[in-house]
Amino acid sequence: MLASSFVSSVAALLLANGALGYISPHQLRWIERTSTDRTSSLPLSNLVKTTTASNSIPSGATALEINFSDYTSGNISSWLEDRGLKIYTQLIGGSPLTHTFTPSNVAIADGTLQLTVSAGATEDVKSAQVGTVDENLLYLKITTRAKAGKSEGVCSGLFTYHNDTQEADIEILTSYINTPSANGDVGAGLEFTNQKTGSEGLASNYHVAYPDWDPRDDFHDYTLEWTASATRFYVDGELWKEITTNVPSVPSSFIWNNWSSGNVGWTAGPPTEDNVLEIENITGWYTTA
Ligand SMILES: *[C@@H]1O[C@H](CO)[C@@H](O)[C@H](O)[C@H]1NC(C)=O
Ligand SMILES: *[C@@H]1O[C@H](CO)[C@@H](O)[C@H](O)[C@H]1NC(C)=O
Ligand SMILES: *[C@@H]1O[C@H](CO)[C@@H](O)[C@H](O)[C@H]1NC(C)=O
Ligand SMILES: *[C@@H]1O[C@H](CO)[C@@H](O)[C@H](O)[C@H]1NC(C)=O
Ligand SMILES: CC(=O)N[C@H]1CO[C@H](CO)[C@@H](O)[C@@H]1O
Repeated sequence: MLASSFVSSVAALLLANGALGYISPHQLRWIERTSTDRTSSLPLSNLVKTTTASNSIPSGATALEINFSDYTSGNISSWLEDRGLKIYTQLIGGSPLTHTFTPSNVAIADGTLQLTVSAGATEDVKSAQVGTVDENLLYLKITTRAKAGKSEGVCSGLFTYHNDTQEADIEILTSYINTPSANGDVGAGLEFTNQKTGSEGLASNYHVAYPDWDPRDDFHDYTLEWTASATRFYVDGELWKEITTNVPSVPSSFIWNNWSSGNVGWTAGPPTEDNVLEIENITGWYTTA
């Protein structure tokens, strides 16, 4: 979540660039933001090392090849753990609403992993998060084939996380996808970000409005690549952005989540209908520290 102080400062830019409407891929325009912080953190625990066999490059890497159609029945936590993933249970502070990553909001059905943000919250928004059991990922290339939930008012995140200053994000925002926000706050689109790596300075953050497709209509491949010198953001196999500043440098988790805090300057919402982020499969690799 980006601080509302900076969000209001880029509102005019967003509107001036027409970022609230669709633009074609060759017209992608980047709007550099000036976030100074994130408002909440994800304390990580439970260091458990898995030994998934690698069948991909580079050698020594842990392969991720999770096809959610393979799930038929049984304990979802165990099924995910067998594939190196875990389900989070966690209360996250926020304003105006808190949210809680709730295991019962994680399902596998109809061949997809489903991360639900529950409708109608008034105090705490039931949200969902899974992540790698390994928390010592150091460099990776992970592709998530996903379709955003229909209802507006959530942030779907696919990201590396150690702490708030060691984090690289792909975020799918569906807030304001149909209706520009009344106060001109952040619009619908993808956010590619390396959070700022120090207490001073700015995050490296790029917003891009959706091109001629709506992330809620179809599955798309969202890829985050993290190397020692850059993060790279691909959509449907095409490189959309490389960021070489604020590149995270310490071992991290990879996390998939879907949440809302009702903040008009970011997720908006909370959704009035259950919002279900669907993930068809996860492929790629990571190396560990
Ligand atoms: C993921 O889904 C896409 C589209 O159906 C398919 O091309 C790809 O092979 C799938 N990957 C895995 C690991 O199932
Ligand atoms: C995913 O798993 C389903 C069920 O086993 C299978 O039918 C499908 O072919 C798999 N897809 C890929 C791309 O492996
Ligand atoms: C499902 O598996 C998890 C961990 O693998 C375990 O903690 C939990 O008790 C299991 N749930 C049920 C209902 O068996
Ligand atoms: C994040 O972790 C790094 C590496 O351990 C540390 O240097 C930094 O101070 C941490 N940042 C915060 C906000 O805790
Ligand atoms: C990438 C992303 O969406 N990160 C968010 C994950 O969830 C926490 C708390 O729920 C937010 O603070 C992050 O901004």
